[in-house]
Amino acid sequence: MEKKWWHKSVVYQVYPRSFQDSNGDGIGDLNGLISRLDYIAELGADLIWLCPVYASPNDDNGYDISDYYSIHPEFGSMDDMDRLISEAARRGICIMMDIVANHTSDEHPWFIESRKNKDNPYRDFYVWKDGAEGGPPSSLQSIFSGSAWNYDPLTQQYYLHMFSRKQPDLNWHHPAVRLALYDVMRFWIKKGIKGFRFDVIDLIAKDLEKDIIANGPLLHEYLQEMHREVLEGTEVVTVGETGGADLDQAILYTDPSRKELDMVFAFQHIALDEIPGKQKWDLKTLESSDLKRVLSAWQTGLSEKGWNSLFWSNHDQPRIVSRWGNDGKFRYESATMFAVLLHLMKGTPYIYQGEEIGMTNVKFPELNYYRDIETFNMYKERNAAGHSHDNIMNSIYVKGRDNARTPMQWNTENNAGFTEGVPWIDVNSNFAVINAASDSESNQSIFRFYQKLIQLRKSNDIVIYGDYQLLDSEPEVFAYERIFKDEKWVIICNLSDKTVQSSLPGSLNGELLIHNYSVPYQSQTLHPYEALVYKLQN
Ligand code: TEU
Ligand code: CA
Repeated sequence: MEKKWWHKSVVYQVYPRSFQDSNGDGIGDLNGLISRLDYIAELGADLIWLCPVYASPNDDNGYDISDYYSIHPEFGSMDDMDRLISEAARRGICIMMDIVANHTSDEHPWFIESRKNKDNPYRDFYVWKDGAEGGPPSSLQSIFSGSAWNYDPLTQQYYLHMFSRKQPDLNWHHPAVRLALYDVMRFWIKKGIKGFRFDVIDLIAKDLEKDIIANGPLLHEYLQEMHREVLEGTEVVTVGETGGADLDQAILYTDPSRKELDMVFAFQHIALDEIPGKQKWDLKTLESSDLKRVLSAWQTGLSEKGWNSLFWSNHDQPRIVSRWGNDGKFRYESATMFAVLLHLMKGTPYIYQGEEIGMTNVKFPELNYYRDIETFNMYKERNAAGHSHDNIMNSIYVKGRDNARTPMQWNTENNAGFTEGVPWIDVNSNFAVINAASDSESNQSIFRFYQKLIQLRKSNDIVIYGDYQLLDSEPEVFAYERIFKDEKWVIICNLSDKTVQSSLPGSLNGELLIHNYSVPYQSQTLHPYEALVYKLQN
């Protein structure tokens, strides 16, 4: 396997709106982020995935871009952006930009032109269709609820929007669209960014005649074109969000010889608590055996060709300690156990802001405390379909995206040190207990544990390139080995809140590299969420 600089990287994802406000308007911004670069450097991350900071009407918090070439004033200026890039570089940190290429804002000049008339040169930048039988062209549903088609009276046609009405889908089959987006990428590469995260990249090559939305027939051709036109010969790392991708598709995207993307975010493992074929709001309990099966399949499947991205959370997902761990009594143990499980696997780990201090889901008392358009649309839809208020609120508590979007909890000061003004979304009321300052003073610091895991990765090639082997164990125990040259590491994690008598050896002859309990591991007993890593003597 050809070595790449990002094989060794650890990514820290920043949702800038909620990270650090610098001017008291309640909105996190670039200067705020710059003031926290030392914190990210101290953690040991060396790449920041920066969620969109471009000009945007904020219908979907920046995922509706109205100008790819400018910074939204609420985040700062292009000068601030340049300063972010250079200040990060000074600390050995690179910036990965989030490119939303499947759709723009309806306030993007391309769409403003496109909707004017059917002969406009920008008409084909988007997907326009006549209605059928007095209604939309098809029954296609938007991912944010309701029809994916919106009627525009001016030209009496419908345009496609897989997300909100203010996020019209671009038509990638139109060559000028692709060229325009390649220009955007070149502009940012020239500025010195070192990575791109591509939003819903699996949706770009739709074939509407055949009802294909994700993974359209021309998808890989377009990605190869993009690679040729923009990425070839650069050191820029790419990760595509491909929610529905299975392992075979992931290999197609990430096999280096195909020259498409470096990694993808696939959702198979984080969809394990959803009912297949239903919406994400329809819940089932996670079976640990499913988690072992899926993660192991990806570890093995991408071991020769391609590369894994490793993640539990992002700005769309609930917090991992609340979701599959324990956000009360065993918050430290479960946060660190999930960290061990992921960070010793093969691939590039992504840490979502706040995960490194064990931030939890939020439970606001009323709907009007929430901010996310997906949440509001779902509420309306389910309410109209007869679901009870309590039932819907419960789904929001468990799965709503705002769980990940409450402000970063820095300290015990006003608004957790996030802002001196009124935050755009309330701070989680548990900030007096859960915050970065208190965490670092605690003898059970989650941050320091992450730091140690990152150091282990940075100083041991076995973590980057070692082979992966799942070990036989009880269903609630996830244990695996990494093997590299004459070295072997064994990783043991108890996924449950129970003490487990395990069939794995109760004492291991080797060096204990990291452990989230202070009592020694013995007699095959695993405490709730216990996690440990041994380097075995061969
Ligand atoms: O998310 C794509 C996506 O599939 C999500 O809609 C996901 O299914 C959902 O959030 C789960 O609840 C990306 C971005 O990460 C997200 O923030 C954007 O809203 C979306 O694309 C549209 O750009
Ligand atoms: Ca601000």
